Amino acid sequence: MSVVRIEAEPTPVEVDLAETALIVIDMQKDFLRRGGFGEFLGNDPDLLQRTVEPISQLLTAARRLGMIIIHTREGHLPDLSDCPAAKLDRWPAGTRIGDMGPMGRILIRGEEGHAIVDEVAPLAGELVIDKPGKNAFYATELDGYLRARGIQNLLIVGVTTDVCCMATTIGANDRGYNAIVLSDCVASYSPERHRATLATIKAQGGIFGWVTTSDEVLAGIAARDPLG
Ligand code: C5J
Repeated sequence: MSVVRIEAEPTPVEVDLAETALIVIDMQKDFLRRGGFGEFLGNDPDLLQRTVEPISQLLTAARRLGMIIIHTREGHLPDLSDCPAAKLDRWPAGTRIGDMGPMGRILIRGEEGHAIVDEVAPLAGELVIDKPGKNAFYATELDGYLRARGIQNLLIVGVTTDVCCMATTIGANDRGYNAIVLSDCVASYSPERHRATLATIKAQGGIFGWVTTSDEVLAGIAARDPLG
């Protein structure tokens, strides 16, 4: 047992680090760089940059501890057979999933824009999940992978707060995991939606989970890190 207490809202949360995984959601060029899916939808990708440094620090600490780390990428097969029409047809032709952009075809697996940014790139041995939806549990191996390893708690970081991080937080909560979202390690194209999403997660006694910061998690990890 390596139980640590992490200060969080609405309450502190006690987690066994051996039963805790870090999930890094969709830190892809398509969302964080100019010319990707995010910008095609009219957003400013610079609003997401502040997550890169704290996620990188968290990855370093989690790797030292031997914590299970999972990265996700949102994207579709080149023939779009895994992209429902409802997701595809919502935007004007030329700005849709599968259309050509400066980093290759938008949100298509294997294209440059689909790749995770170098600063937080996965290391060998870390699971990378390709997901066709927003919720990382939808149509992926994630739940089975976590259950096979006895994971109870998920540290959730990445982009965007109100879309894929929130969808995954709800998916985790519904499946019985403790979802702990790190506010400085998630970002939205809308600061207002970022705040509202975090407020929703921790409302009503933690209706979807807990909200904390990377400093609080790093303090918890440091207390257990034999090299720390
Ligand atoms: C979006 C995501 N925003 N990863 N995806 O479409 O949040």
